[in-house]
Amino acid sequence: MKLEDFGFTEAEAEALAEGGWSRGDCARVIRAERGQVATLGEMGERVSVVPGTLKAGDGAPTTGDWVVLSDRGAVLTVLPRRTRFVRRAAGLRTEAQVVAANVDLAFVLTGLDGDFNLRRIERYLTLVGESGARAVVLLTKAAACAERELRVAQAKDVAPGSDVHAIDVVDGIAPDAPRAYLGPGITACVLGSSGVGKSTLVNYLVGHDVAKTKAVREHDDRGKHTTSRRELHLLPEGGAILDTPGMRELSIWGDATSLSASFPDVVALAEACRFRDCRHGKEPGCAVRDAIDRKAISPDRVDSYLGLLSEIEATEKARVEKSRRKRDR
Ligand SMILES: Nc1nc2c(ncn2[C@@H]2O[C@H](COP(=O)(O)OP(=O)(O)OP(=O)(O)O)[C@@H](O)[C@H]2O)c(=O)[nH]1
Ligand SMILES: [Zn+2]
Repeated sequence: MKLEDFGFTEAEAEALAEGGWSRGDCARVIRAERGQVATLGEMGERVSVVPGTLKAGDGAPTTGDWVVLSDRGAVLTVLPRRTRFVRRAAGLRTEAQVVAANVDLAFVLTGLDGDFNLRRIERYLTLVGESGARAVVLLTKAAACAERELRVAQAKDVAPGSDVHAIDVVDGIAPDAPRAYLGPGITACVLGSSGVGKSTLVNYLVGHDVAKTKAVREHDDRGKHTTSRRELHLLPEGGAILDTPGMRELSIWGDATSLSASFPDVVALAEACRFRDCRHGKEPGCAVRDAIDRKAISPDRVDSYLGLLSEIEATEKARVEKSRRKRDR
C-alpha cells in the first residue's frame, strides 16, 4: 500500500524532504488517544507513543495528521497541517482542540425529511470555511421528499461556490454523486446533525460497514463496551474518509475573515456600506439593508451572518483577553 492510497499529497512529500525524512518514516494517524496514536503507514498499522513535548494543546497529533515516527515507533513530529477542524476544549472558551487534520473535502449533510434547515447549512459551511477544506452539500433521504428541486435551489442560494446534490443512499437516488469528489490524495469527512445519515453514507462509500449507524450504536450501548476503532477509512477509488466522534462537536473558532468563504455575497455587499464597521442595522448608507429592500438578498441570510459574526467575535475577544492576562502576569 502506498501513502497516496490514504491521502498523502505533494505538500507532505515536500515537508518530508525538507526534514530529511523518507516515506518509510511517515504514517497517518487513524485514531488518537491520550498519550498514544494508532497510525497507518506503508508497512501497515501500528500504535505509537506520543512524547510529552507533543501532548499539550493543539500540537498533539490528531486523527488525519501525518507524523514522522522514530525507529522504535515514537512520534517524532507532526507535519504541517493543510486544514484543521477544531472544537472548544471541554469547559473552556479560550482553548481549541484540533479534532481532525488534513481534510480536503467536507460533505455537509442535511436531511430532506424534516431536518431541512438552511441556517444550519450556513453554520456548517462556516465551520468548513474556517477549516480550510472545501464543502459539498448533500441533501439526504431524498426519496421521501416531494419538493426536492426547490430544496436544492434553496440550498444553492445559501451555499455559493459549493455543489449541492439531493441523494438517498438507502432508496438509490444519486447515491454515487459524492464519489465524483473522491480519489487518490483526497481526504473527505462527513458533517451534519445526528441522524442525517453520516454513518450510512460512510459505509456506502467505503463499501462495507465501518461506521456504526445510529440504530446499531444504540443497540450496542446497552451495556456492552465498544472497542476502539479506526477513524480513517480507505476508499475503493483511493483516498480516505474520516469519521471521528470529535466532528460531532465542532466549534466556530476563526476570525471575521472566515465568513468570507461561507457568506461571500454578504461580505461583498458590505464593502459598499458607508461605515467600515457597519452592523447593517440602522446605520445610514448601509448597502446590505439596501439589498434586503431590493430583495436582492434574504433578511434571514443576513441575520444568520450577523449571528455567526457575533459568535466569532465573542470567542476572539475571550482569546485576546486571555493572552493579555497571560502576558501581564
Ligand atoms: N431513507 C433513507 N434513510 C436514510 C438515509 N441515510 C440514512 N438513513 C437512515 O437514517 C437513520 C440515521 O442514519 P445514520 O447514518 O445513523 O445517521 P448519522 O448521521 O450517522 O447519525 P449520528 O451517528 O447520530 O450522528 C438510519 O436509520 C438510516 O438507515 C437515506 O439516504 N435514505
Ligand atoms: Zn451595512
